Order: sequence, then structure tokens, then C-alpha cells
Amino acid sequence: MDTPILHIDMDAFFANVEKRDNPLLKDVPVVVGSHPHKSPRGVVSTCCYIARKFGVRSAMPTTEALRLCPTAVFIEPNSKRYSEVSSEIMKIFLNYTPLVEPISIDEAFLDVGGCEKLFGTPLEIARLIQSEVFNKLGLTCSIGVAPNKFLAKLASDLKKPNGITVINSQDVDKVLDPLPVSKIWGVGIKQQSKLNSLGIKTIADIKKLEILQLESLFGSLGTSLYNLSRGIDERKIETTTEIKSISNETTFSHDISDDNIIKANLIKLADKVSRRLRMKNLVGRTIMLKIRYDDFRTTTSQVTLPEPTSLPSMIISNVWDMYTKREHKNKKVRLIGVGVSKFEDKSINTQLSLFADTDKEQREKRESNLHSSIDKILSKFGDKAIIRGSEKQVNRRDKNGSLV
Ligand code: TTP
Ligand code: MG
Repeated sequence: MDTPILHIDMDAFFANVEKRDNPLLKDVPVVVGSHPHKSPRGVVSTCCYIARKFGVRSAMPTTEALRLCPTAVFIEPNSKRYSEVSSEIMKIFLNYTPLVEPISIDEAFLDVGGCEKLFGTPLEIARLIQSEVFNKLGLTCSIGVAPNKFLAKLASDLKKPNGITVINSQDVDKVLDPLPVSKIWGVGIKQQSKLNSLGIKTIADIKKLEILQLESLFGSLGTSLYNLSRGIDERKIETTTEIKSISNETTFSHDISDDNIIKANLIKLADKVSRRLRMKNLVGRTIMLKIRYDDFRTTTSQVTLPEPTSLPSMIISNVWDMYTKREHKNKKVRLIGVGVSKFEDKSINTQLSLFADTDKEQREKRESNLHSSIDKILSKFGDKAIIRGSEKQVNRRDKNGSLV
């Protein structure tokens, strides 16, 4: 198998950590989320496979979960604990290959090419990892083994829980053709209904269209649709070791003087940077703001925090602070950029435990938990599945024909 990639995803992750830690929960339906009698507007973070038989799902209102499964035990999420376990899982993966790319709290890609001599075929490596995770941590995971990331991720979902699925190059068409278009990375609800309205329901249907047709209908997503529907995905495993900083920037189509627009865009950039940090399980101590003015003069400022962070609220408050203290207040802004560097500690858990103030710790925990949910939704339904109110405002301004 050329570049054998594993995608490993923990089964019912938060719920199974809770079940493992409390044997009384072993045979009962467990829902991770505040009890609806306590927080009536809460949502389900995840639930165990027993609760899933009743129809309970992630992101469902907890009131609905209780209606579907009145015997469910609701458990408050403990993000610190889940981050700890996540670090332990990633450590196990690193025993097999240095090429590990964590993509969320409970999943990672591994490139096991070149590890055959030590550990056996990719399938054997998958079996070894599955047993080691279970024996050491008491948790099950599902693994996809395939020639690339797209196929491996798709495969890991096919035999959940505790399954291993191999997709070999020669089986790609057989596996992909009957699947709904929503299985393709980047196809969210909006793209799905657009494809469906054109009569394109399965991956085989996508293959009937020429690349130019797909690109004219879907832009750059069209290119991905063309390639992924044929099982082609050239992306390499990205490890975090050599990354020194993570940043994003925006160049405005008109130079901007309205601080509200700048703020909304800084929030958007901070969200993006924060998400990329979380995907790589990184936290950084230095926050950077870059401003290019209408005369192309470019300034950068930075601040170093007492504790490393990946939280958007932390990044936003610091860049906004730097922005309001900028030198050239009378100039219009052409470009803004936000970055985080000085990575110190990969564990969100360490970050949280360093705060002595309990209220603050609770807030940080809640924010971290919220963002892990958001990441999951975005990775399932695409980048536009959730946007902040501030971003909506910016978009509205766009439509009204002005500034950004
Ligand atoms: P998932 O891997 O999507 O779900 P899961 O591990 O609970 O179940 P499975 O993989 O077996 O289908 O997400 C991993 C964790 O992320 C999950 O345990 C809880 C959290 N999460 C949320 O908090 N909210 C969400 O909407 C989703 C989808 C996940
Ligand atoms: Mg999972």
C-alpha cells in the first residue's frame, strides 16, 4: 500500500471516559451534557452507544435526549480530564510513528509507511494500536487504514465502535461509488443540497461531471470533489514539531477606517488561528498583531502572556488591546493579521491547571469545551457551519455594498 495512512477515532470519547472511570455506568445509557432540569438550553456533547440506540446524538438539545431516553444518566463534561486522556492516547500513537497529526481531541492521522519492519503491515499496526489503547487506557477506538487521509478518515467511520476498516487502492471505486455526497470532506449541508438539486446524490454521480463543470459550479470545492470522488488526496501528514507560529491575515478590498469592521475581522482571524492551534494541540505564549496601512506602511506588535493559550477570547482581547494602542490612528487599514507563537506546551490540560483562580478556571474550561464541540461540528459540516454573530454583521455590511 503506497503511503499507508491510519485514521484513528475514539469511540463515544467523552462518554466512554466517564464509563471507564465509573463502573456503575457500564450498562446504563450515558449522556455527556448538563441535565436539562439544571440547564434547560443545554446540548448533548456526546453519548455512549447504549444511549445512541434510543436516538440520542451529539449536538441535540438535552431536553430532546431526555425525552428519547428517560433512563439516561447525564454527566457534566470534564474537559480537563478529556484533554489529559487525549494526551495519553497521542503518546501511544507516537510509539509507532513520529508522523502523527492530531486533528481533534479524539482523532489523529498516522503515516505508518516505513514502520512495517518494526511492527508489521498497516493492518497489523492498526490492531496493535487498538489493543494497546484498550489495554492501557480501557477505551476503544475505530481505525481506518487506506492509501490517503480522505480514505482513511472515511474508513474509520465504517465499522464503529471498535472496528478496523481497510480500503485498498483497488477497492476505492467499489467503496466510494454508492456513498452519499455528504461523505466527501468539505461537503456541508449547503453544498449537499446544491448537489442533490442537480440530481447528484452519490459519489458515483459526481464522477459523471467533468472537472471544469464542477469548478464552475463549486469553485475550488469543485476540484476537491473531482479528486476525492476518485479517492485522490495528496495531502501529507502534518506534524507539529517544526511549526514556529500560526497566523492568518485579511486584506480588505477597500481601506478601512471603521473600528467595528476591524474588530469583527480580528475576531474572525483569532477564531481561525485558535482553531488551527487546537487542531494541532498547541498553545502559545506570544500573540501578534500585524497592520498594513493604506500607504503600505506595515507594523507588527506582540505581547507575551504569563500562560500559553489557544483560546479565542484570550487572543481577541490581546490583539484588540494592541490595535487600540496602535501608532497611526489616523490612517486607514489595508490588511490585518493575527498570530500566535512561542509554543510551550501541547496540553490544553496543563494550560487550564495553571490558573489558580477557580472562577477563571471554570470559564476557561467551559470555553475550551465549547470550542472542542465547535471544532467537531466544523469538521463534520464544513467551515461555514457555525459563524459568530460578529461575522454575520461583517457579511451583512458586505451585502449592503460597503466596506469589506
Ligand atoms: P466524535 O469523535 O465526533 O464523537 P464520539 O467520539 O463521541 O463518538 P464516535 O466517534 O464513536 O461517533 O467527537 C469526539 C468528542 O468530541 C465527543 O466525545 C464529544 C465532543 N463533541 C462535542 O462536544 N460536541 C459535538 O457536537 C461532537 C460531534 C463532539
Ligand atoms: Mg470519536
